[in-house]
Amino acid sequence: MQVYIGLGSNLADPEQQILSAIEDIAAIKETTLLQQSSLYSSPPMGPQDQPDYINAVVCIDTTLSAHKLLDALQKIEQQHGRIRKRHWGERTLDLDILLFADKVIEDERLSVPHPGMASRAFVLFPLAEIAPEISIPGMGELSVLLEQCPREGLKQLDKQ
Ligand code: 5RU
Ligand code: CA
Ligand code: CA
Repeated sequence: MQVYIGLGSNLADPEQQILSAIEDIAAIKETTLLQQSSLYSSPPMGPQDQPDYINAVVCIDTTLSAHKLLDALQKIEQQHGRIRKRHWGERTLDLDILLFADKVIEDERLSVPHPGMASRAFVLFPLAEIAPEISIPGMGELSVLLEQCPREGLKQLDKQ
């Protein structure tokens, strides 16, 4: 299955957190890294009294189930020292399953497609870099979502 994962960090050297998390994702068993976006910086959405974020999106091919993949991603978040201080607060690493092939998943642990993604510039612009033609189940074409999404201070950083 092709799966898109959103990465975010705004603590403890965010650029390095994201770059090393991409390596960690590539190293998950039964998983191949297919594509990675540039890194992007943006002011925080939600609570604004926290540092700017670095975000990126990657595409993997995996034979893991969505829940086994979530387990692996949560383990990586823990290895990066993630501690929950407050809801939507600062974090060393946040890994979200954005899209899991064309599947819709709604249970206690997972909502896929990621419910917030349609209005988040820090997801849509990096996703468009690697999958400009994609459609999102229940949300429509990415190109249409992008037209409706202000960049809100999102900056593409130099490709590594
Ligand atoms: C409310 C609105 C809450 C949008 C959240 C990130 C949201 C963020 C991130 C940036 C959050 C969820 N802002 N705010 N990047 N995560 N720029 O990854 F996204 S908390
Ligand atoms: Ca997130
Ligand atoms: Ca998350």
